[in-house]
Amino acid sequence: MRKLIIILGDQLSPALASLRQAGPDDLILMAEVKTEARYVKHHKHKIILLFSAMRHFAATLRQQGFALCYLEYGAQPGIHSMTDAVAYALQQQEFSDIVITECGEYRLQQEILSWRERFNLPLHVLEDDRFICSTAMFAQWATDRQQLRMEFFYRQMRRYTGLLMDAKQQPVGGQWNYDKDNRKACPPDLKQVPPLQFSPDDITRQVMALVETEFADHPGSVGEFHYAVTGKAARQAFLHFVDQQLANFGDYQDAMLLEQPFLFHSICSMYLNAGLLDVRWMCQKVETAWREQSVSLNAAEGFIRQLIGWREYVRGLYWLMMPDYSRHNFLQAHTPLPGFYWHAGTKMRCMQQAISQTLQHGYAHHIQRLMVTGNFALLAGLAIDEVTAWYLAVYVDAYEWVELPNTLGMALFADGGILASKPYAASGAYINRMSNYCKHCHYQVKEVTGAKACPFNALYWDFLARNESQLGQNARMQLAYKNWHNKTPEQQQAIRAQAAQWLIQIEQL
Ligand code: FAD
Ligand code: DLZ
Ligand code: SF4
Repeated sequence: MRKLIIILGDQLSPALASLRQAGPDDLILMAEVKTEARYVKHHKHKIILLFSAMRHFAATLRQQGFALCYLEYGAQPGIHSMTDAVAYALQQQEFSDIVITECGEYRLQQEILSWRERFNLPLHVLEDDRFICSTAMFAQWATDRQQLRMEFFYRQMRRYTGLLMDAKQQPVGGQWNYDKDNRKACPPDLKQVPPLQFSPDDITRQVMALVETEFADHPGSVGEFHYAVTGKAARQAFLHFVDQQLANFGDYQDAMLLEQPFLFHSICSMYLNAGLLDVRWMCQKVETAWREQSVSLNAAEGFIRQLIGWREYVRGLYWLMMPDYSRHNFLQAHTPLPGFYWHAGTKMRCMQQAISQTLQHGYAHHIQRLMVTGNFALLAGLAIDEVTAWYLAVYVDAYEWVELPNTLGMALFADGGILASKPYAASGAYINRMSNYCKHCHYQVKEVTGAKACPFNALYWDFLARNESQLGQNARMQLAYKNWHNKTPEQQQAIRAQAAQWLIQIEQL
């Protein structure tokens, strides 16, 4: 009874369900393979982080006495996919069963499920209990609900985990949500402590050399890699955040500043999604910081909401809705993705900042993803599949279970309101309020028409006008439509002509 236990590149957790089943006779299989590394052009830092973290994780497992087969990238000819890797292991030895923990993407899940027939062995796909909410629990929550709003899911998760709850099972402070306190613009001179960065060790340097040669055509630059590649280092980075940055996270969660890619964000999604951090441990550290009065409730609640609210919610929604979810295009968006998404060559300062730091670090924070690059894509009607492929490629933390609902549902409203109650559409005024970008921009944020007008403005009104048959009845859009209808026909015509002009010359924006 020898089991073959497969551990994927984003399953690097010592307490992983499949690893808990590993006995002395079993073999653990890990493989760096082309199909996973190339199904989109992952940012170079993502591949470095995963391959290096996989190699470190494998080394630790070996030290702990596990039997392990680790296939390095390209080392075995003919092994291009996880299926090839499993076939290879089965050729070497006999096994009674194949064991794996649920994977994070529908694409790979289908491949894994095909093993049952292909290899004619019992296949055990274990629940990924690194997430607090199982897919079954989410489906149960969603049953008979007309709307699947995150806020109600979040309250259930607060009750379920007991996080930030008082003895009477009520939210501490008397409120569930301090979102309205999370929207301050950040003074440019506020002292910032940068996130921890790590020098590459020998293993990481070997992987960097591999990525340099094998993935030269992927976004990013190998030399600038500075992320953690072990659980220990990731925990150090997170504790540094709790100690130095969390106190300001609440107030400035939505703020943006020129040349400040990280602000007061944790930069932990890439570690958490790869399995290097544990969500329960993180939440406990944040709750303790609040109980010890090192941070305000608005900061602690704001952070915990992202983890047990948004993160668990989008994962539940993804598995509830796939595969149909990826095919939604409610607003019929088909404009090709402009080239500047890949090279940041644009005069729009907000887009230039968000995209250039994305290409440099494989990172942009939530409001940059949602209200800058996402908002532009929504207003300009960029093709859903091209936009979702871009987000999946350029971020170190990107996996489809989290990327797709955030992009297709939250940023592009392509699911017609399954995730969000209204589109996150905004003109330049929002970006101006939340950042100092507009002061340094070629365009004038207060202008709507003319060669120097901020493109977000005319595109915003045009978005409303263009999509009125789809959005005009939405209760939360009534004020926006009232403002649009208050404009004279001449004003409306001039704005729409300006928007049409921006779309014709989109590559030159
Ligand atoms: P913080 O601002 O420090 O937040 C703390 C943690 O909360 C994050 O690390 C993350 O784990 C979680 N979190 C916050 N918001 C969300 C959210 N909306 N959904 C899920 N988790 C959340 N997140 C990814 O992990 N992978 C993606 O591929 C991804 N793609 C996105 C695409 C778009 C268009 C948008 C709008 C958001 C996307 N997000 C994605 C969510 C969010 O932007 C990132 O999780 C966050 O910016 C990561 O940076 P951080 O670790 O510094 O987060
Ligand atoms: C993202 C990724 C990359 C780049 N490479 C590998 C790999 O070579 N081997 C592996 O096991 N996993 C890799 N991954 C992570 C998988 O793509 C991930 O497990 C699935 O997308 C499911 O989330
Ligand atoms: Fe962006 Fe418009 Fe502001 Fe320029 S003026 S930074 S394009 S919002």
